[in-house]
Amino acid sequence: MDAERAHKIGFKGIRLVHSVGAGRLLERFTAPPASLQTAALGLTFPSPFGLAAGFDKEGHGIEALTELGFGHVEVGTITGQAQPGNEKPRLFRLIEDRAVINRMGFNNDGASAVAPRLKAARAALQRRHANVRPVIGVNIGKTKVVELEDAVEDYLISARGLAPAADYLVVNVSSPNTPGLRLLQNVETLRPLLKAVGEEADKSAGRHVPLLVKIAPDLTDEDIDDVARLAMDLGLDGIIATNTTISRDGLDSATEKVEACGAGGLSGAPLKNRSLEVLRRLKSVTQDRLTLISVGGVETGQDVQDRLDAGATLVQGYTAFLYEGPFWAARINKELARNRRKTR
Ligand code: FMN
Repeated sequence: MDAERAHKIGFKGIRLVHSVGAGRLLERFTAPPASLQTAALGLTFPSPFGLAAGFDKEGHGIEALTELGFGHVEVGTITGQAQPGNEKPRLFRLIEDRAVINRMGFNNDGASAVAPRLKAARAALQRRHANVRPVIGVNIGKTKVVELEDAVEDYLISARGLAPAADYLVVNVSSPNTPGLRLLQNVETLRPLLKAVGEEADKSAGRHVPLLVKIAPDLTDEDIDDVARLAMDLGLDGIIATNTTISRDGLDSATEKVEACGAGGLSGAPLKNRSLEVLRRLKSVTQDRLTLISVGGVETGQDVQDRLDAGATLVQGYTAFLYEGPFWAARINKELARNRRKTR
């Protein structure tokens, strides 16, 4: 089956379980143990492990996904205007590599349509979880038809509309599937963008909304250092590393198969080493001044623990969810809790 169709059906199934009320029963087995509670970004997360952006792009299944054990769900990427994304097919599995290639292109129904969904999900989570509730991150990006020089205003539309419903906000400048987007990672363009988004988010929410920037694994080490210094200079709350890669190095899948996928970002197991490397680099520059969220190639509880040991406060995953199925987050939480008991 086409990978995007399989994703749609799987996600519908997860939402169905929630809508018939079975998610609450499920939670008896999937809820993260209290020992995993993690303080970060001025919030308490039920687990350090969460779902990365791109799975629930439009906030249709936040509650349902948290019932599977994710400590946070990062919704998005959401753009200022609704857009259809790239032509299908645009999502491809590389099973031998436990990887996927995608060129979705930020398909989403735009900030104004997503905002009420986020508000409703936030209120529902607040009602259900008396103390520590799962966290909602909101990841924003640039509308494709908006010129790069008008990017700031486009991000501001999203920040204005979405920050009031966000526990934290992420400026995504690292997807390879919107032409020119990654040029915004350049510090000269990134500085005014992050500054303006941060101010707008706090103003429209009437509180401080933690702000992070999400970076690509394909940046040079010097560029990583520059972004890290900029983030500290601007008083940002954190950095998410990393997005998908445009590299095709080290794959086991047949070259013809990889080439047949065409352009797009590669994610999953082949990203593991580079993602960890970027995390270590960020940690060495930022020390304890920023919250680092590590993402890329995480498959097991041990992978999550490795990221925490290397300086991440939170960890996310996406691609392995497609391979491991709905109980993946619960398994990771169990493994993390078991390791903690052993090392205590
Ligand atoms: N990252 C974003 O910041 N915004 C997106 O809209 C987005 N869409 C994605 C769609 C697909 C199908 C996949 C596989 C990834 C997407 N990502 C997006 C990147 C993930 O959030 C994550 O950074 C990346 O996949 C590496 O993690 P993983 O190896 O655990 O998948």
